[in-house]
Amino acid sequence: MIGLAMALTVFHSCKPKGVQSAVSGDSAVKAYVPPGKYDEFYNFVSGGFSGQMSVYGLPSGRLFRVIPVFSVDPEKGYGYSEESKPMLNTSHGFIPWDDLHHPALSVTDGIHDGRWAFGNANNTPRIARIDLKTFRTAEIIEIPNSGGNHSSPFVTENTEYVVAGTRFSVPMGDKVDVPISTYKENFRGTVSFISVNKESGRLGIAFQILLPGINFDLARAGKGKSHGWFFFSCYNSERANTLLEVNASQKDKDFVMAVNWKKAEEYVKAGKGMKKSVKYAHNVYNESTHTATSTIENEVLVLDPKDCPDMVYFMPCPKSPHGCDTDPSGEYIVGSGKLAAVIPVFSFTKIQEAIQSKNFEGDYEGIPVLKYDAVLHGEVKKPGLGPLHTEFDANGNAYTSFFVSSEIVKWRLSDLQVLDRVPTYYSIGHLCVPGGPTKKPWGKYVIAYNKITKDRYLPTGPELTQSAQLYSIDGDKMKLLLDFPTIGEPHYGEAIPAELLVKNSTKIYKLEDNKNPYLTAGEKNARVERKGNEVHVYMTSIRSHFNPDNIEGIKLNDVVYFHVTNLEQDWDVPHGFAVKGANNAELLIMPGETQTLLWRPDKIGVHPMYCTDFCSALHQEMQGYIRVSPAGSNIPLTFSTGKTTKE
Ligand code: RUQ
Ligand code: CUA
Repeated sequence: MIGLAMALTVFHSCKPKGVQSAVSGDSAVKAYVPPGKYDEFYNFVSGGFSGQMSVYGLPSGRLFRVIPVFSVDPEKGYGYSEESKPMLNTSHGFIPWDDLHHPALSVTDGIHDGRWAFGNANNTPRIARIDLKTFRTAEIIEIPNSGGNHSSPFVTENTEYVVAGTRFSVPMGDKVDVPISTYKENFRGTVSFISVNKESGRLGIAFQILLPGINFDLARAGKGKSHGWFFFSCYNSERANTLLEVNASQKDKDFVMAVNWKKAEEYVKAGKGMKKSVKYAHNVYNESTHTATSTIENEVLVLDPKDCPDMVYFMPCPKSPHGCDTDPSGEYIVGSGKLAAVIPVFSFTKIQEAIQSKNFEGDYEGIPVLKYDAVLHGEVKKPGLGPLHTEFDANGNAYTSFFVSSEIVKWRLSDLQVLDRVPTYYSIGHLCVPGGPTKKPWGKYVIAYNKITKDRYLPTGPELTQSAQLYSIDGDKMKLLLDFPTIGEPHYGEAIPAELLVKNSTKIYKLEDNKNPYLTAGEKNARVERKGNEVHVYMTSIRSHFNPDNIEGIKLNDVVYFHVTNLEQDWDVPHGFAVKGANNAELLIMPGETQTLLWRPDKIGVHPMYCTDFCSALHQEMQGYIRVSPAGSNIPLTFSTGKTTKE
């Protein structure tokens, strides 16, 4: 039981001293962005169990947008419109929610290129690609042979791959209905390399690597000199299947796994991969049809390290490693054992030497284990309690978050000396230095993404707001500048200079490029068509009316599709659309876009519909009526706009 007692004590986080301490001196000025002025950075922050990603400005902490990714969003009609529903399709069918932990921004030559953000779904393993021109989810791919997709998504130096490691090992293949107690013999883990098309960004699972049944926690790509390698933290090398808080904390050391993915590519080329039959959904949003399609794929290529020597190595890492971060040069790999008293820093050069000279302490399930001392650059001594994650600045410094002691600790990579520490309020998880995971950190700030905010804000019932904190790292000492509440759990975030995105931001969808099959090209084409009990309303919206806005001849048991085309060609003029009693969300239609709302009228009568987004001085006038008659009625189908009422 010692293990349990220890685990429990360690995981109780501490409230830092001086919780009430306010920002000092000129700090407020540093976070102040005057009205009408733009922020310097965008901060893309995952929403954890909200399944979404939100976008804040830095240094102000102002919230700009919540990007729906894995969860439906009635505000935007995401997952409710017919066009967007396929985005949330999976091999289990439509899933309205997931748990998004880590955003990752695309890079070219290891530097932010401002093209895409990626996010992971933990629960039903998926990776999403978000287009940074539109701030919309463009693609979602499901990952087979995986459970808990936590170690994900992380990108290689030129976004060749976005990589995902399974958190849960699971039985796979033909033998999946097995007793859980046969974990050691039947459960296996995988890591997946998902290729990203250079031009379109289109995703495809290039290959998976089959691994022993351990848990993969986090990962980072090598870069610079370690480009071509990938590093994953692993826990539960005990391979326990119950009460992991005790049973997966037995061993003194777990592993960081090093994967030579260039080597893996050679094995794929040489035909060493096995095709495994699986089932996974691949969903793509088409920008010209404004419609998502979902395809079920049936095969994945799997490499087994047994057949592929020199591809995978393990390095011992103290006590349940969590974060696994590579520094801007690619030389250092920082493991953070959440139960460890030191931070081990591995050296890529030494890893290569140890591999060359076969300096192994043995093997784990057939995979060579390198000697700890042989690959270690050194340990940061007495850094704090419960190290989780590390980010870097451009000056050779590292910033590590400490969950238990609630602080950020700055230390130097070269000599591993601790330079500074600041409390967070409190129980920080991830942290972010703008560009911190890239070859070119932009620096300036570190943001703490915290788990607890007691004492920081006005109470809001049993659950308090989630929150992040901004610190300046310009000087020798880190300085608290700002607290800012967040949407969902601010699990992790990446920040990118605003100028990299602003110039490419989409303003409208061009009507002439609209290839939606239900487009209504101009008001003169507005119409209503019946096909059996299906009614298709080809509707337009423009300030400040719908065409048609009076419809009669709809009957009970009809299935009505409102295909609404927003004819506006001006920036920031969406129109909304909602019908009384629809078991659905609104549509929010961008300029030049067509979106479809499905309505099954369930009551006889006249049903109001209206525009939900305040679009002009006469927005409140943007409304209409739909008459629903009994199933057998012979009221003809008619529609109009601007026909005056009978006196
Ligand atoms: S993990 S709090 Cu889900 Cu990113 Cu470390
Ligand atoms: Cu259109 Cu309000």
